[in-house]
Amino acid sequence: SMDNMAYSVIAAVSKNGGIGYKGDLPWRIKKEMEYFNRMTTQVNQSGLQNAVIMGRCTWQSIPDKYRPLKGRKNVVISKTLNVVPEGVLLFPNLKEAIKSLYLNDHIEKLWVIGGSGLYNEAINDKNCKKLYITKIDQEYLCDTFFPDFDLKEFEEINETNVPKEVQEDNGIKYEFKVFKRL
Ligand code: FOL
Repeated sequence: SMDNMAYSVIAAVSKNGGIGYKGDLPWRIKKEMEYFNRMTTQVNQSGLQNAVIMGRCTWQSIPDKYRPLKGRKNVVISKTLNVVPEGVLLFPNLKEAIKSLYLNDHIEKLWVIGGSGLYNEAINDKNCKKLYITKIDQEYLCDTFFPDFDLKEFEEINETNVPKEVQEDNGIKYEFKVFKRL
């Protein structure tokens, strides 16, 4: 059914709501990045892969050595970009991407991984069922921000595989949160 077009958002957000600065992440938190890698890669059914869906700026922000993100179907949303490496999918908008992945590809989970434009579209779309938000307990100089979302539309939940404890890396404290759409 079209309910299989459900997808999730994953983001790391600073205390001042930031997600990026000058085309890069505002921070370097290795263990947090490993959490992103693990969450977006892990599957239940063997043989399937997850898809990571991102805007052009997010695609261009990933270091060459990690791009395309391994073990995941990489999907870029752009109306201007013409070329992507072999195996990477390019779509003009999020709806077309999700519909095509659902109809044409054997994908387990769909993850929207940024940036702010795609996050904004996702949080206002009922097919976006969950938000995996890492709250970083520090302020950073940022020029891109996670959009405000209506907390009345979501409830915080606990999930196996998502540590509840406060994390700390190089003196930077952060917490993994999961929100489910009501
Ligand atoms: N969500 C969370 N929780 N943290 C993030 O850092 C994050 N970043 C993005 C989207 N959602 C996020 C977008 N930016 C890479 C780089 C930038 C990026 C996303 C991913 C990247 O290079 N990832 C590799 C790193 C592997 C590693 O260091 O372990 C990957 O394979 O996932």
